[in-house]
Amino acid sequence: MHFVVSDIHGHIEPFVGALGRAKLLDADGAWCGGGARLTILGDFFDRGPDGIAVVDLIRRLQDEAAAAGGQVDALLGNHEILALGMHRFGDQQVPSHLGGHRSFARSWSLNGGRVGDQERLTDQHIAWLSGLDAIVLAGHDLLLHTDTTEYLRWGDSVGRINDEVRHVLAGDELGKWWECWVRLTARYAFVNSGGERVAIGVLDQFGGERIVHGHSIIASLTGQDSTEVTGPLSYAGGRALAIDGGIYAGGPCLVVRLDHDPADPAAMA
Ligand SMILES: [Mn+2]
Repeated sequence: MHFVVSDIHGHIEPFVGALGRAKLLDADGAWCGGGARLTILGDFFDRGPDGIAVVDLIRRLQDEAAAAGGQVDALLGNHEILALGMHRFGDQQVPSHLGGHRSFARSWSLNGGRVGDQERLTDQHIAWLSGLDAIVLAGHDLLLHTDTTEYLRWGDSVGRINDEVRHVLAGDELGKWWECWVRLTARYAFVNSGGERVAIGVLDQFGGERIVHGHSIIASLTGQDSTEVTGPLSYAGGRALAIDGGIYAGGPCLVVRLDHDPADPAAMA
């Protein structure tokens, strides 16, 4: 069993509740998913009350799941770059050829940054966040945070992309960091008439039959209100699956089982 969830944005209580309903977390908040696999597709921080609690829970569940024969992984979202960039560069201006009058502090503030998360960010959090993969192939599913083709700019394979992003985050080049933030903030590459073709191009490059992403909330893809969203959205001829229910916009925290047909109600936790 492989579950995915995305874009928690500091909303620890809905996250805990959703993992409980998926029978991955028991009443005491401990991993009870046995050998199941859970992948969190980024954006732990900002817009909600406690991004640090989200990160701490994920890290604890990684250990507990591993001890039970399961596996918990997390991917980088744009808000992780934002939190790390805010910590590292603050209001330092990005190089003018990349836009001018830009800084991580300004973008962090404009995108729901929370002072409490910055204040409690430890060296251990930073090391863990900086080591996360940006993209992973799991069976037939290519998992990533952002619905964009921008990943291709870092490399032509899953391994090379992850190595390059880690290399950037291990360094002090503000311009390269800013590029990470901008690339992971793009969206909507797989919508509209050409979207299926674009998705197939990405899958041809990296492998897999379907792209599974967060970042762009389902309501923004369907024209619904987030309160009306009840499950993941399969689109682009089935080549893309959007799983961000839009927690911060009043939508559900979707824990989606990948090894079931997403149209099947049993796929929803
Ligand atoms: Mn995002």
